[in-house]
Amino acid sequence: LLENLIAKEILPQSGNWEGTEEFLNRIVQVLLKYIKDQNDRDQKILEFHHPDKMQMLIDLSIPEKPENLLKLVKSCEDVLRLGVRTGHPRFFNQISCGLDLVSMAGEWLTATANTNMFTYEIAPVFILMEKSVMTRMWEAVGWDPEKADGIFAPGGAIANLYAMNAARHQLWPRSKHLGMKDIPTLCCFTSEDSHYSIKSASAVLGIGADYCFNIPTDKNGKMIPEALEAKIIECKKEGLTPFFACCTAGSTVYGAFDPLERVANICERHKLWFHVDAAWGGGMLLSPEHRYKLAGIERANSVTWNPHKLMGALLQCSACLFRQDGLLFQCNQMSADYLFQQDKPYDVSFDTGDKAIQCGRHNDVFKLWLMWKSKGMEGYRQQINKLMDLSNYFTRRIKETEGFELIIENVSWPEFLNICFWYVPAKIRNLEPAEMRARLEKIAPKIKAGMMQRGTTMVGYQPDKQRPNFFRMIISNQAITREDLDFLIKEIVDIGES
Ligand code: ABU
Repeated sequence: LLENLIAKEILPQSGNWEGTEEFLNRIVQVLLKYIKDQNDRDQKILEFHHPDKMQMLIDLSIPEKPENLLKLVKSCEDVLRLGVRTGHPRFFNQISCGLDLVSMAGEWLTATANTNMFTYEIAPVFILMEKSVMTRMWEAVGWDPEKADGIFAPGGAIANLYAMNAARHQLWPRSKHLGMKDIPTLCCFTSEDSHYSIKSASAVLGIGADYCFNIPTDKNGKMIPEALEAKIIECKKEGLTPFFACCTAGSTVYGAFDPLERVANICERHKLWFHVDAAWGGGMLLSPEHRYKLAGIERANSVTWNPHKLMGALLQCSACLFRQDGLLFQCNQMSADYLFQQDKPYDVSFDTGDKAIQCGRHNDVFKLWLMWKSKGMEGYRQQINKLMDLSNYFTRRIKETEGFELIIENVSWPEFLNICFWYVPAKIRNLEPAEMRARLEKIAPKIKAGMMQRGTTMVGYQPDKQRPNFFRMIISNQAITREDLDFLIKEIVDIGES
């Protein structure tokens, strides 16, 4: 049937329900097969091809004439076959891993409802849902939900931008209308191990990337509060106006938590906006056993928290939360009267669009709401505690397996779900330090390339300012078992020694 049909011969342009159902059922079959295969450990994570070969394996051109529906189904199969199965239990490459099927069902519904989040008028249930979900998040942070505010943003980098923009607005509301004219030279602070998006926000807002100062971290990757305060004082002496400091709760590479209480004290003393980038670590607030790592977060003016990371919501799902209600509206409101008419037949304060810097806004809340309902608070507590147990297990295995070396090693480690390590193949174990360093630089990329060729597993690597390339293991997929972690260790040894 599908071979003889094109898109305009099914709904919505034709009343052909039989053809419509057949097409959608075939697509669902393709997706179900993908989900089944992805959870089969005997199936590969990827079929790696270089870009020139990949171009030849799939027809990516846009045709002059419509293609039939069967061809479209086949294209869907090809796209999934040639992609990377990021939900595979042995994909450890990114902070956002796994495929929660309830969240995915939520995304399917979201796509079907296909509405925009700018007004209550066209998204009444989803707008109320955002408030209900954010209430849980505000409570988890430790704020009064009656006074807090927030917005779902397209990713953590934009959430951080929202926070810095609001901070500047609070200090210098004239900047909204006049730009940076007549404003003192502002500056902000973040740790050297924080996410690059803080610097990027400083650049985008016209403050300047060079006026976002990197504060040194200790050997565990945590910001040194004394260094922050010294830099603030130095900046003031130089005539700059410090206005914003960012702490990271769960740094991207090491998973470190900055000392929030101590930085909050400094921000209070110097009247700085205190932002916590908990994009990665925010989910830890849902575990009473591990929440203490974010003690002091309730003193923040703003918090970035990405449920698409630790909580496992489908991409993208990222929130910027504010302790003080009203500021987002003041800061971003443009009062477009084709959308945000004030004489609508309902309470227009529910139109969230004028709080946002974007106009069209994707519905990111439904998949989170549905998933959170499917687990409850208790389910998340168990999920996060289980991941932390696995992180402890993996760290122990790394310590006891010959050839592996942890990057950060102390008694309270692992603090989180990032485990950074080297694998040192037997043949280079006795080299002089300089020679060893040069050789180590090439080991992680070589092993990673071997994994991708085999298609068996994936884990990220990077150097830092003092160390040659090392692996960054991330344990965030709820499908991971101890056997998967043992498999990764075995695979690294096998490829590293070959
Ligand atoms: N903030 C995006 C982090 C991406 C990753 O390291 O997985």
